[in-house]
Parts: sequence; C-alpha cells; structure tokens
Amino acid sequence: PSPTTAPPPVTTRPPLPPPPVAAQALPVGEDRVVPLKGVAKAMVRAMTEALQIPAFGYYDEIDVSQLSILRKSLKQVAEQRGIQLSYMPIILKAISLALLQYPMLNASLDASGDNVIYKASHNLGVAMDTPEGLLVPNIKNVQNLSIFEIASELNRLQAVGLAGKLGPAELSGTTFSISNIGAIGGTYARPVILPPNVAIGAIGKIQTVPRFDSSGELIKSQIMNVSWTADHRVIDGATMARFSNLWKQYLETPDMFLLSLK
Ligand code: CAO
Repeated sequence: PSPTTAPPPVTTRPPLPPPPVAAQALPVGEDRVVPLKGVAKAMVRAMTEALQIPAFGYYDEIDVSQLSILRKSLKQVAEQRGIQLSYMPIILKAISLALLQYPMLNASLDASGDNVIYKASHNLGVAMDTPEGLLVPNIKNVQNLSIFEIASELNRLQAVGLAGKLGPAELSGTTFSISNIGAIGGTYARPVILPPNVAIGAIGKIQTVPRFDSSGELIKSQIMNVSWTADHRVIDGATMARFSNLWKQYLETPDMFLLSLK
C-alpha cells in the first residue's frame, strides 16, 4: 500500500489592489526670488563668519528644582513692582558671577589673532525671537546689576523687540550670549558663536523628570539642559567645564548663589 500524503495546503492570495489612478496634474506655482534685507542679510554675513571659528560643544543638565520654588515667590514680588521675572535674569546674573571667575569666556580674539581682549563689561546678549527675525540685544554691565534690574531691562528689551525697534544701542557691544530656545521648545541645541565673542550658551525647556537623590530615592526633579559652544582657539574644554560647573552650582543651590551676589 502506498503511504497516504496530505495534499499541499492551498494558499489563496488576496487579489491585488488595482493600480493607482494617475492623479490629475494640479497646476504648479512659480519659484520666487526674494532678496534678503536688513536682519536676514546681516544674519547671512554674521553666521558665515561664525562658521570660520573652530568651535566645540559642552552639554550638561541643571537641577533647578530649588530655584523654581524661589522664582515662584520672587515672581510675585516682582509682579507687584510691575516686572515679569522669568528664569532668565537669574540665569544671566549667575553667568556674570561665573564670568568674574573665568574672564577668558568674556573676551574676544582680535582680528590678527595675536591678542586676546578681556572685556571689562559683561554685556550679556539674549537671543530674541522678534517679528523681524532673530536678534540678539544685550543687557549692559550685568556685573553691576541686581536680578531685579536685569529683569527690568529684559522686559524693556522684549517690549522694544516686539515693537521692531531694537537699534544699535541695544544690539552692539555683546560680550557673551545666551539663547533660551526652551522658551519655544526643545532640550538641546548647538548655538553658533557671535563673532567676536568666544562663547554662547543655549538653554532647553525645563522639564519635570525622575532622578535619584543622594540617598538613592527616586524623586521628581525640574531639569534644564544647557548646551555651550566655545571657540577652541582660545578656550579649552576644562575651562568651559569649570565655568559651567560654577554656574550650575549657583543655580542648583540658590542659597550659595545669594552669598556670592555682589
Ligand atoms: N523652560 C521652562 N519655562 C520657560 C523657559 C524654559 N526654558 N523659558 C521661558 N519659560 C517660561 C518663563 O519662565 C515664563 O513663565 P512664567 O509666565 O511662569 O513667568 C514664560 O515661559 C514666558 O517667558 P518669556 O519667554 O516671556 O521670557 P524669558 O525671559 O524666559 O525669555 C526670550 C525671553 C526673549 C529669551 C524669549 O522670549 C525668546 O525669544 N526665546 C527664543 C530665543 C531664540 O529664538 N533662540 C534661538 C536662537 S538661534 O536661532
């Protein structure tokens, strides 16, 4: 007797879908040529120059949990005086205090590349998203201002920026800048140095995330990321890291920050 073999399974394939019907061609518009003017044209020049700088990046996260509690109460006091107090004035003052320890980051390299000019003033540029585009007005002599005075000047610059009226008085003389891209979104960025400055920082969005405390307990933390870019011709990674660590310490332990305020 021959062995009985099962017949092969019958596989039925679903019918193929019909080929797509060619879409009716829609009219295509014409390309447009728009000449760059004003701020947009200046940005092409400045950013092309900036990319000649051999730059490096340095990134860290800052625990602003304590600072956020402090800012909440200071914000109410500032509001009574008609001033909006965001994190920026506090961040800027902490930068200025750290620059006092690391003045090389508030310097510039002269055109010959033979001299470093240490700038006496901390004119801190704040990248601003204005109706005219990206502008970087600066707050002058932050080393001599209180956090409240910085907030007041930032409020003024924001209002002038919104009105499209920022001029050379506000835009020239920046010695170091910071870009709060987190006000719009995102955590990390790669900011581009504004020549002739030697460093710039970008701040990400403050987020509530899990972290471990010193006793290993899982806690809710308010974390802000920072991305620094520095000119590697004159700044080394160790200087950037030490500067960033000091700045981070001020923001993470506001009571120590208070002790160092001038
Ligand atoms: N994380 C969480 N909250 C933030 C935040 C951040 N990174 N940045 C701002 N906020 C909060 C502020 O604390 C404030 O909250 P309250 O209402 O509770 O006070 C609110 O958002 C509005 O802040 P703001 O944007 O008006 O003020 P600011 O001082 O923080 O920032 C400015 C001012 C001018 C930096 C910002 O408005 C801006 O234009 N950012 C864009 C910068 C940019 O385009 N960078 C890219 C440059 S490279 O192309």
